[in-house]
Amino acid sequence: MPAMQSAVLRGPDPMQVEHIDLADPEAGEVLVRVVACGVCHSDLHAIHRAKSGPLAVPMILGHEVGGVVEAVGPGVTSVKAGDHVVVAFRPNCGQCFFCLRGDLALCERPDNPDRAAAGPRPRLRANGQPVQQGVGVAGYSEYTLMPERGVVKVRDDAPLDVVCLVGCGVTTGVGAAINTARVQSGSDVAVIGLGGVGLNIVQGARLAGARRIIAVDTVASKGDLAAKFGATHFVNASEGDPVAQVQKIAGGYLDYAFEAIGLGVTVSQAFAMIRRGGMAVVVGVVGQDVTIPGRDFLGEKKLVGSFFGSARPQYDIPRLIDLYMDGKLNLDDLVSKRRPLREVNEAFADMETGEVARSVINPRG
Ligand code: COD
Ligand code: ZN
Repeated sequence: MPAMQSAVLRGPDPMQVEHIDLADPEAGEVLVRVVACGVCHSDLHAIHRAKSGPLAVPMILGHEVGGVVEAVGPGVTSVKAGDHVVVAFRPNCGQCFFCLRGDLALCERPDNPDRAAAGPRPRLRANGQPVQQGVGVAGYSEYTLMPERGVVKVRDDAPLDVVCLVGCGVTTGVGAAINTARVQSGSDVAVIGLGGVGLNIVQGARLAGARRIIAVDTVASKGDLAAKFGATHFVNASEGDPVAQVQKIAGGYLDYAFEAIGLGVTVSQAFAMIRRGGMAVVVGVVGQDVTIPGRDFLGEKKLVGSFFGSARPQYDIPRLIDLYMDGKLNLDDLVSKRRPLREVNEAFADMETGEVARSVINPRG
C-alpha cells in the first residue's frame, strides 16, 4: 500500500496536509500520479457543506486532475503506465438508459466508486480510518485511484498543469455553449458569472461564431479577462440592473443567456435577457427555487439545465485539448495562480473573492 501526502478536509476547519495510505489498483482501476489539480467552485460547495454539517468527512477534495498513469489493475486496456491522462470525475457506466442514448453526462449509475467512508472497499485511509474521495477523485493528493472510464488518455505534448482544467471547468463551460445550447453562429449571447466556468462559456460561444458576447460579473477586473476569451462587451452587475444594461448594449433581447454562478436571482436575470424562442441555460448549481414569469413560456422561451457540458468525456476532452494546442482555445489565461499543496486553503480564499479565474495546485510543490 503506497503512502502519499494529501490535503484532508475534516470538518469546518481548513484542510491539512496529512499522510494517506492508498490501496493498490484492483481490477479495472488506474493509479494516477497527480501532476496538477485545478480548484473548482464545486469543491467550495463541499467545504461550505462541511461547515454547515451535512457532509461526511474526512474527505479529500480536488477533481480537475492532469497526471501520468503510474500503474493499472488487471483488465485495464485503454491506458498503460506512462500515459498522460486527464481525469473524468464522473465515470459513466456505459450501460444505463442515458448512456445508451448517448447522454453520458446524465448516466444514472456513474462509477463514482462511492468510496464512502463506510463503503465496503475504501481506497484511501488515514491511520487506518477510511477517507472519502470527494467528487470521486481526491485530486489534492500526490496520487489518485480511478476506475478506467474515469481517465481519458491525452496527447503527451500537452502541458498537464494547464490541460488539467479540461477535466471540469473547460468542458463544463465550452460544452454548455456547444453541446447543450448548440449556439448558432451570428447569435447574441450573455454569460452571467465569469469564473473558470463562465469564461469557458464565453469562449465556447466564440468558437460557435456568436456575434455579441456580453460578459456579466460583479467584479470589475473580470471585464478585461473576459475579453481575452472572446467577450465583446462587459456589464458590471454591481453598477445597476444587469438585464437593463445588457439590453441597452444589444438593442433588445438576446438569443442565449447562461447562468454560471448558481443563484436563483441570476437565473431569473438570464431568463429575462432572452428573446422569444431564446434559451436560458443554467450551468451553476442552484440551491433554491427560481421565480420565472409563466407567461414568457407562451413566447417559447426555453429554460434548460446543463451538467458537465453535456460532455462525452472520452470524445470531448482530447478534442478540446487539440483546440488548445492549435491556439484556438485559451487555457493559459485561465490559470491565475499556481500553488503548492500546503497553500490549498489560500487558493479557496482567492476563489471566494471572485478575483481569480482558476488556481492550480501542484501536489509536489
Ligand atoms: N452577478 C454576476 N456575477 C456574480 C454574481 C452576481 N450576482 N455573484 C458572483 N458572481 C461572479 C463572481 O464574481 C465570480 O467571478 C463568478 O460569479 C463565479 O466564479 P467562481 O470561480 O466562483 O466559480 P466557477 O466558475 O468555478 O463555477 C461556478 C459554477 C456555479 C458554475 C459551479 O458551481 C459549477 O461548476 N457548476 C456546474 C455544475 C457542473 O456541471 N459541475 C461539474 C462538476 S464541478
Ligand atoms: Zn468542477
